[in-house]
Amino acid sequence: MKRDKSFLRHLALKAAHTINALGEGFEVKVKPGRGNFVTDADFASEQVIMDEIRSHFPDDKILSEETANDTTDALKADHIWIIDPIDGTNNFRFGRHYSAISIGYATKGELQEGIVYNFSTQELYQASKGNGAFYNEIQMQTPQIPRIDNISVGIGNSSDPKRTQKHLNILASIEPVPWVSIRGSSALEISEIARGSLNAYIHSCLHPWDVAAAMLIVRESGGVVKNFKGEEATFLSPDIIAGYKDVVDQLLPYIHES
Ligand code: 2AM
Ligand code: CA
Repeated sequence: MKRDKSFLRHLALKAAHTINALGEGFEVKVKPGRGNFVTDADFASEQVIMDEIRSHFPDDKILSEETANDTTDALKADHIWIIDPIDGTNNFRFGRHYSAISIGYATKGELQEGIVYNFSTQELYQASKGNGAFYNEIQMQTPQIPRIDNISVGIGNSSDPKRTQKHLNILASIEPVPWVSIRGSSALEISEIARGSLNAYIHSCLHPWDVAAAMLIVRESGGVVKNFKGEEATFLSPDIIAGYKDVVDQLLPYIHES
């Protein structure tokens, strides 16, 4: 077994099967903060993915939202898997069909593989370093938009209302105010940039599992992912602005001002 595109796809499809088999019979537990939940399906999906990785690569490091979330030395690891068993848990809980399994694989901080799979709609985004990014087998290229007058921008919710407020303030300060999208799954929203259905995404408090796979997907399609200082983001950067380079350059000043 190799740590390659087909292995990631195998992991995502197996987890999706587990989640979908639970149907609506999952239990919900409340996590600290507003709108923050975890369900049986999150744990079941995580278990399937981790078991499968461990059975083939027992020494690899795993970073995963629910049970393996220690980020110490994550950027130094020779082999690390970064897993969100369900990104968009709030959507999942309420049946909004906009949630994904997100799996990234990195060596020494460099993302090599990434997959984001909407297990409700079967939409699949996948990228391998140096080999492009694909949406349901179709290669994607982030549209080269020179100006920000007619873009759509996604922002994130947060369990901390102040963070959501901050994101709204950034959006409201952009001139002209863009078409606004707040859909509740960073992994899917960031991936959408690659196929042009969203032109930028801004979030100030992400975790590595929310963003790792989607970062590679955007970069492999010709987009950029920066932190709020305008530096190349790593998968440990909590503050993220993603989009086509010219779009991100023009949006960055609004972030500094808010
Ligand atoms: P989650 O669904 O796995 O919790 C919500 O806009 C997006 O931001 C989701 O991808 C969500 O991931 C992520 N997120 C990151 N930090 C969050 C937080 N503190 N509260 C809620 N969502 C958070
Ligand atoms: Ca998440």
